[in-house]
Amino acid sequence: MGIPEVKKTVCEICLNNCGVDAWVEDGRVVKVEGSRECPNRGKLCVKGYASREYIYREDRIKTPLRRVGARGEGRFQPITWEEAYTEIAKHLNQYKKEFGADSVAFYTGYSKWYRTLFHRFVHSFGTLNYGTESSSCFQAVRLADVLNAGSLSRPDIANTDLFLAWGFNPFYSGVYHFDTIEKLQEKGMKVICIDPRVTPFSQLADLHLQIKAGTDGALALFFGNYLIAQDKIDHDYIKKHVHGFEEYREYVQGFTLQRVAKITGEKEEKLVQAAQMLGENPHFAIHEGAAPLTHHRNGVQNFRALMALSAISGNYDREGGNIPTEYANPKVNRDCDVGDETFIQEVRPKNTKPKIGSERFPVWSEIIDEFQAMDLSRQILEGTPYPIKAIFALGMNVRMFPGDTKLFEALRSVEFFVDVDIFMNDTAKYADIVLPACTSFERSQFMGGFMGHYYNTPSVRYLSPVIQPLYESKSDADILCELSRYLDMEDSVLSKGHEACTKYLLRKVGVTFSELKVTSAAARIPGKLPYIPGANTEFGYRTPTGRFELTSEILRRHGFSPLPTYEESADEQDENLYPLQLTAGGRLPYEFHSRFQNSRWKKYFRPYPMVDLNPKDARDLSIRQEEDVVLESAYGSICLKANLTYMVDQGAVFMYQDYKDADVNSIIGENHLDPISGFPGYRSVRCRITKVKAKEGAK
Ligand SMILES: Nc1nc2c(c(=O)[nH]1)N[C@H]1C(S)=C(S)[C@@H](COP(=O)(O)OP(=O)(O)OC[C@H]3O[C@@H](n4cnc5c(=O)[nH]c(N)nc54)[C@H](O)[C@@H]3O)O[C@H]1N2
Ligand SMILES: Nc1nc2c(c(=O)[nH]1)N[C@H]1C(S)=C(S)[C@@H](COP(=O)(O)OP(=O)(O)OC[C@H]3O[C@@H](n4cnc5c(=O)[nH]c(N)nc54)[C@H](O)[C@@H]3O)O[C@H]1N2
Ligand code: SF4
Ligand SMILES: [Mo]
Repeated sequence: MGIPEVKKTVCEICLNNCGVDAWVEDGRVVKVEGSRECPNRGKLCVKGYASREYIYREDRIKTPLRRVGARGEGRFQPITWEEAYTEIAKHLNQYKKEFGADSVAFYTGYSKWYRTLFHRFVHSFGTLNYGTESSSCFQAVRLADVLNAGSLSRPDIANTDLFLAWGFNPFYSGVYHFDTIEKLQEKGMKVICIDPRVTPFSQLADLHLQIKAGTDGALALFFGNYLIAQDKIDHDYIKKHVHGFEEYREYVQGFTLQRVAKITGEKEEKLVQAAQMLGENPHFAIHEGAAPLTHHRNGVQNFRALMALSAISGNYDREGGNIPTEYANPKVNRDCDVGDETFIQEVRPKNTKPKIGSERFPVWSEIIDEFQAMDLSRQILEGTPYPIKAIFALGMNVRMFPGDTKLFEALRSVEFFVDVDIFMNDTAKYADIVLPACTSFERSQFMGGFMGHYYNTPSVRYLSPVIQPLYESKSDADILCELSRYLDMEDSVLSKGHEACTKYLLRKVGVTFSELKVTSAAARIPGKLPYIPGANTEFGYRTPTGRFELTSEILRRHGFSPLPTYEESADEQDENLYPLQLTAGGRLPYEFHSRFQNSRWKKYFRPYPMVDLNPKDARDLSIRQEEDVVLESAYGSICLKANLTYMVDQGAVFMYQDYKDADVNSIIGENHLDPISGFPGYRSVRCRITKVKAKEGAK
């Protein structure tokens, strides 16, 4: 037995990237702790503490595999890396030659760390058909921000008087925000939480508006109406920088207190109290969450309505408000500029076909440099506007898509499918070739950014592996670089390997690779804070009118309402048949998408899939705690257990996604999408719940 050595790395389960001290003995990780010097200050969440279970899980893919059974069956034969690369190259090169590079769709799931390399890889292959899980995550917020003001923005929480915590519960989905906010509250910052659920965070807010999910736009338009009526707006800012104010002013007049109380289900007194708080606090900042507001069919317009408040009150591009950012590269989770965009765009192909989803989601397609993956299954199955012959994916999980049964069907019909994953999930079972990726503990990784949310130093970091890759697995970066040598593409940077790519990226940053490699600590790089108040005001808004557009000229050109119009998000099903509203997606602290579905530790927290419903609704339906129920929408039904909780309001039900035996996305229509962003309306689906009679009980 050796003496354990403590090696530094980060947890890559979620984007908090908490620092991890890994105790390594005889080449095995024997213990993990949070690093004290990192922003997580020695702490990890339950998922991070379970890292050893993640690394040494039984269902790790151990070697490259070739499918020998039917698609989805899971029968494979081990092959060598050389055989796998050769076979992949044979197919992809042939499709490129015969049908063009656009006949291959490249896709990645949630993991972000390799995206700069992957996006360049796709460009070098010759297509713009690069798609990611961000077809359902965060990019719709960016889209709304860009339509409004030409760039992404962030709340300047540190300097604000009032934080509008709109769909915000960091206790479940993250860790740092809360520490920061608690300290700011002690200094006097006020918080309004707008959340359909009672959560640990909502209880700490000065005011909680428990509105019906998906009605945020109406609430924001009421606030707009109130601020204008009370003359709590910034005339000077509006005159200089706002486009469409008159149309907006007229439109919001329809959002009266009575009407909005009815739409949102919140009490009139509380709506007025919130509006008054907005009027009394000249600086207010709005949270820009990745999911809750945009997972509705009206997501982009709702979010635009929120940000309109920032514009009319002069809080946009001002300290303590929402500040545009010039430097962020949200595509790869980097807050500072380490040259990713040049790295990706310098090999951008020309004369390509329109990206997947361009016809259905033209606004998305114009603004977001990714295909809209919600159109992937349709294009594969219908073959229009051109056929997709093959998919090359890193970490694909079909269960994250609404109407996922259709995507499984598409995977059955596509000619060739490669999936790279750490674990043998149900999607990988459809692949012709499966490649084993290693975990973050087994790979080297280049990181750049602010190293944690609202952490103020632009820095870069190079992490060396803590242990050798298990079995025959490799890092995604190595896989992409090695495969590039087999494919019909000329990329002299990628083909030299991951280390060479990192050096290439670093050449403009002012730190050398050798300096970085000797330490696991982050190195500060020159560069400004990403959020500079006044930048847009000084340099102009990158919108068609050069102003903050309350009426978006891009939306007008595409035939959408230019105003941040409010429309109901729920599907058009009969309310009598489906009286409840399903919100499929509020985060649970011990779940992470598909990743912990098989974990033993997770079962202590939630042993089986459950749907959260209000005890009063449950009583009306004669349902008791942990009884078997059927959750049904117009698209299908699933069996699961009931969890009675006052966190959820009457009329609403919540559940987490990705359960294999109770797959909520299988009962959400594949076309239940926001027409502007293509984002799924996971969080506003009409449904009903019935008790299962003893005999037909769910397992
Ligand atoms: N109903 C509903 N559906 C949702 C959501 C919701 O709120 N409600 N949320 C949506 C959102 S916001 C998101 S981001 C998506 C997330 O959706 P997914 O992309 O499905 O996320 P994961 O299941 O975490 O990861 C996908 C796969 O990546 C693999 N993986 C992990 N690390 C690596 C790695 O380093 N390399 C490789 N090659 N593979 C790896 C995992 O094993 C897993 O199989 O789900 C979306 N779907
Ligand atoms: N533990 C854990 N952490 C995660 C993840 C995970 O799966 N598990 N996923 C990661 C990913 S991919 C993402 S995108 C982020 C998402 O992180 P968050 O944006 O924090 O996501 P949620 O917890 O889904 O939503 C936050 C709050 O918004 C509320 N909400 C839901 N619908 C609405 C609505 O229509 N209006 C309003 N105002 N509020 C609403 C929910 O009740 C919830 O309390 O979390 C990341 N962190
Ligand atoms: S919050 Fe948890 S899952 Fe996310 S990086 Fe930190 S330890 Fe990992
Ligand atoms: Mo996400």
